[in-house]
Amino acid sequence: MIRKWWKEQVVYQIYPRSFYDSNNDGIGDIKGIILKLDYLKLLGIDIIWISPHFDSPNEDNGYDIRNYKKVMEEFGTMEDFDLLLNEIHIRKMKLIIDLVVNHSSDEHNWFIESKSSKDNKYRDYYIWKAGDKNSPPNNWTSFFGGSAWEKDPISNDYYLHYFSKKQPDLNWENNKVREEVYDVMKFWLDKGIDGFRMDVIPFISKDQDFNNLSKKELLNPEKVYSSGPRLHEFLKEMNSKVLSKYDILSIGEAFGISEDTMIQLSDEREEELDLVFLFDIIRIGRENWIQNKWNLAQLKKLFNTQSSVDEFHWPTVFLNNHDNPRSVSKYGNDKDFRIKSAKLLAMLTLTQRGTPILYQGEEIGMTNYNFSELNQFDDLEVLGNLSKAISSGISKKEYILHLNKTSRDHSRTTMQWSSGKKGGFSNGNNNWFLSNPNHDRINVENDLNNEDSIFHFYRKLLQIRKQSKDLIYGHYFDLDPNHQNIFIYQRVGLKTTYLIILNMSDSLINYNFNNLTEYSLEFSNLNTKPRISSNQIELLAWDALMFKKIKYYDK
Ligand code: TEU
Ligand code: CA
Repeated sequence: MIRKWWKEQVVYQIYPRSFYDSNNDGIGDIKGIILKLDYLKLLGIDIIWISPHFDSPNEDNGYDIRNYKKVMEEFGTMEDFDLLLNEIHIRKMKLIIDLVVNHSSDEHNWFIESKSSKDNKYRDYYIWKAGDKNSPPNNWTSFFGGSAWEKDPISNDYYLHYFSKKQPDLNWENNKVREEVYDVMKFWLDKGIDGFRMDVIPFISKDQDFNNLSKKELLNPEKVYSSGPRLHEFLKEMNSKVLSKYDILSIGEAFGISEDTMIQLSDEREEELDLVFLFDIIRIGRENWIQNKWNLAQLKKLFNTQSSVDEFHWPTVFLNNHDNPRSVSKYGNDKDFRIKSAKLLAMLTLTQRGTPILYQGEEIGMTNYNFSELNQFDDLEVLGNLSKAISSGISKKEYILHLNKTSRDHSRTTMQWSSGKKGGFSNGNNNWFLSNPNHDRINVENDLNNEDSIFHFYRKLLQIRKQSKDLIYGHYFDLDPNHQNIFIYQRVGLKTTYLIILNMSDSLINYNFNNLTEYSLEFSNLNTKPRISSNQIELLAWDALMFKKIKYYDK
């Protein structure tokens, strides 16, 4: 196992819009992030990932870029960005930015030129096809509802967009497009950034046959979109021309990929990407906006698969991001056991095998929002999928019930800094989005002042993790994969073996385990001593314990 800094460090994702508003216009900004860097340092974060900070009309909150070399006006200026990077480096942290190059905004100059005429030199920067009479070139669908093709009245051709029609897909078959992308990457790398999170990167290569999807494929088009024939070739080119020239971290957001693709994308010998985000864990119990049932055995199986990759791979571990509901509401119990279950999930995230990626607010146990009306949502996906929901026989009311478990907006409510107005996110009167009213109890100020808080639990656990290579690199063994309430696993290192026992349920469980007396307790979310007998441990609801055992002593 080759050691790398990014295997040992911890990432924290910031959704700048919702993080902290420094000038009271109701929108989080770069100066706001700078003001909170000491907070992140105190928590023990090493790498900060910011969601897109580029100039954008914000159809999809910055995931639609109008100018790749300009900072979004609401977020600040290029000077602010340079200052942010510098302040992060002064604190010995790193910054990775979001590279969104499967598509751009339709307001990007390239697209404005491209659609202006069929013989414009930018025409082939995007994917244009003639339709068949009045129907699009094929039946591909967009993730935000409807066809993935939009007809352009000027030429009567259609352009491809996997996401909104304001997010036209770039044509990676065109060498010039790829060179433009590499140029953008170098622009930011030469400023000194420490890497990229790459948005829907497996989608960049399109199957040039543009065949219709089968009925089955239409249920999960991402599986087809992520298996284009030239994906690996493009990434190898990007790696040799750009990535390999810098000591940086590249993480591919790998929505939709198969196990095999994952294996190749992040194989150290293949020279493509360092890490990938797999979505199986975070998407368990969710099919688009539809909530489904899931159980712990299924979840453990997914952890098992991702942890048992060979020495040439390294997983990522995350239970939150800006596209998914809050982890304490999904995997924990955000009502009766919020604090305890949030701590348990912290232990799960920070003791699995892989690089942990935390998301703003997770460290204080922020919860889902309780939506009751459609007009409370901001996300374009909500309205985009409404007609599909209605036509499949689901009422508006049921749709909202699903969204209360699945919507992306749960993670986008503003960060809860204090019990003050709007949770201390802004002193302005018009915030771009909601603040969860539970900010009166759940906020950073409270957590900082209380040694027993979720924040301090994360902080202490991050310290433990930092001090133990065995916890980081140790082998992973799930000791009871079929148990429906208990998640128990070992991390076996050269010298130390860690044993983690999590009761992921509301019930008291007497769990049989024979050799517990060989271990000593390292950390837990209990206020009392654990109740252990020779062959049993009594676990209360959401108990989380971490034991260790030293194999031998170095003289
Ligand atoms: O997300 C792609 C993705 O994995 C999905 O979450 C998708 O956005 C949606 O849930 C489909 O149902 C990335 C970004 O993280 C997301 O915020 C953007 O909206 C999307 O790409 C387009 O850039
Ligand atoms: Ca602002």
